[in-house]
Amino acid sequence: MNNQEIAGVLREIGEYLEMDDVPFKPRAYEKAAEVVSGMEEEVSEIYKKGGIRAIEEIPEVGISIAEKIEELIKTGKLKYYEQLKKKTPVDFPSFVGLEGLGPKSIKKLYKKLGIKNIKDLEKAAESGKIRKLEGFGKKSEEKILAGLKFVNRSKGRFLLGEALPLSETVKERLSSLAEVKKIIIAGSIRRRRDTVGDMDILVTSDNPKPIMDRFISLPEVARVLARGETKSSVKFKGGIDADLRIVKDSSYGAALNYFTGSKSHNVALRRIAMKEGWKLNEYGLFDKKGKQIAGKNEEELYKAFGMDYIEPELRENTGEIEAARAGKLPKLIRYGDLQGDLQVQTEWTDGTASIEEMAVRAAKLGLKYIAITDHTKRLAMAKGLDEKRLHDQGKEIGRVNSLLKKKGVKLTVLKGAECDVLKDGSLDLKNEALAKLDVVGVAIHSYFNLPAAEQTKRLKKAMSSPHADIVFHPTGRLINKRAPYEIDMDEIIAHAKKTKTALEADALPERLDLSDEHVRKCVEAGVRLSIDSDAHALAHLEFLPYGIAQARRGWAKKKDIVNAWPLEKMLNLLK
Ligand code: DGT
Ligand code: CA
Ligand code: CA
Ligand code: ZN
Repeated sequence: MNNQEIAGVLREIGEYLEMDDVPFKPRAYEKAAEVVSGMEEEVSEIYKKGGIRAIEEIPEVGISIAEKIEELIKTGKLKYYEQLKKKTPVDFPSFVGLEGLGPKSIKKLYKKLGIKNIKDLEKAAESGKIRKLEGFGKKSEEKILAGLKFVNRSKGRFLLGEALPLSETVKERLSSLAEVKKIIIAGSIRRRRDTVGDMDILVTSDNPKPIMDRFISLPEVARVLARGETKSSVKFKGGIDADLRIVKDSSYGAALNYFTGSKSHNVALRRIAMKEGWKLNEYGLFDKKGKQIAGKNEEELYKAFGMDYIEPELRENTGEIEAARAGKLPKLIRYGDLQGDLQVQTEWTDGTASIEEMAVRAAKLGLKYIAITDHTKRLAMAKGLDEKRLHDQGKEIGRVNSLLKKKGVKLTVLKGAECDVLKDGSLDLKNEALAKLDVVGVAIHSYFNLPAAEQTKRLKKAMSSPHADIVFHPTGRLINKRAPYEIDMDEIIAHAKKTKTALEADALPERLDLSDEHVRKCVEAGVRLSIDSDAHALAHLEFLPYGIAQARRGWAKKKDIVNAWPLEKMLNLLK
């Protein structure tokens, strides 16, 4: 039995006792559970070495709890706990994360409505049974429903676009502590996966205590899940969990490597170490005699393996280890490499800013060109442009360009459109109108449910238009909201190559469409990509790095990305 399992049983006993209004004891079990869950060494090991005496020496663990831990370790079971559970068979762990519902209320819900777990609770709350219960009422029911919503949300994965900014806030808050030497966000956030399960924070320090104290009392924290000397976990108010680990500076590289993952990248590295007779763990890389060969930083670690440094975005064990050994890693597009943005919406349709405002902001961000790509007429809800308004918009773009020139702003505004693809694959605007534009994006915004063959044919037809330069958000997915429409991506990629159409890596955090895997297929096929913000407001222009991240995860180089080229060359690359 490991520490988390032991802590789980102790925690539940505390809850059962509280349910029955037993004085003092519940808090004692709760405290013991907290200590055990935060311990580095396995309690079962401690017991193996020092017996029950050694367990009694654990802080907050008295003789009565020590005996129970002993029984758990020896038999894997605990009679006392089984009896409590038999008397009131509720599934406490299923209620974890639900605010404001204590053991006493859970007991009442069980006695009156037979509610045993969170699923039962959800059903009862949704059918209005809880409001009728004495001592609960309508307010409590609403609170429970709101809490359930939060729990359900916390179970899923979070958008990188939510997790990354939050992780940066947390990093900033902790950085101000004098005890913090280095601090870095590791895990899937560092690898820039499109979605994130939880946040992994790594700190180096010789004095962890004050850092842990601050971490668990950050204003963003909703609940402390586990607290230990060098490792703690919390749940943030937005629902995402975070792990903080504190190591010595000499282990920084090895710990960073370990906690960055991915797990399968780590396993592959460890396998190579074993073949050499070495040992790799979160503290370092050690030779046969146990001497540390590497671990201070990651560069040193990869070097010791005879590999080039592997960027975090590539660490998924999909060929990067072999490539790094052979010196054949791609030179990835860098975060500052984009010269332009080829999908920008304005207040002419469903955006919130004017062409001029978007242009000025984009220039501030260092871009040299943007394409204005408002929606077209079929999207009536978004005030989509018809040929006449598109023509008027062209004039306005001309005015803005001369204004920028006068002001000395070095940015060119291009004429474009996000032209709707109709059901039969034809385009929403007349060819004469499209011919006058610099950049034509084509996009599907309707009939998401067509069978794959028909959807593929539809998009291929749109791509065959001599005016279609880029396919915007090619799969139509909205992460956690809408599945991609069914389409044969291999066929689309082949057709993109044939028709010289670029495919977009849309950087909007809830799209990230194309995904990293699709980007990689495009790169391998030699299909050109554009990385665009899909901005509908000034702040959205700053989403570009999310798109670059997915492109890097897809092994894209600068030359694969059309808008990493200067304006003239980019225009030549388009049809
Ligand atoms: P996530 O949180 O699901 O988005 O994905 P990760 O990659 O952040 O995974 P997480 O938070 O479970 O663990 C963080 C890192 O710790 C992970 O990327 C690699 C490392 N790690 C976790 N569990 C294991 C393990 O069992 N073996 C090895 N070698 N590494 C692990
Ligand atoms: Ca994680
Ligand atoms: Ca984690
Ligand atoms: Zn769109």
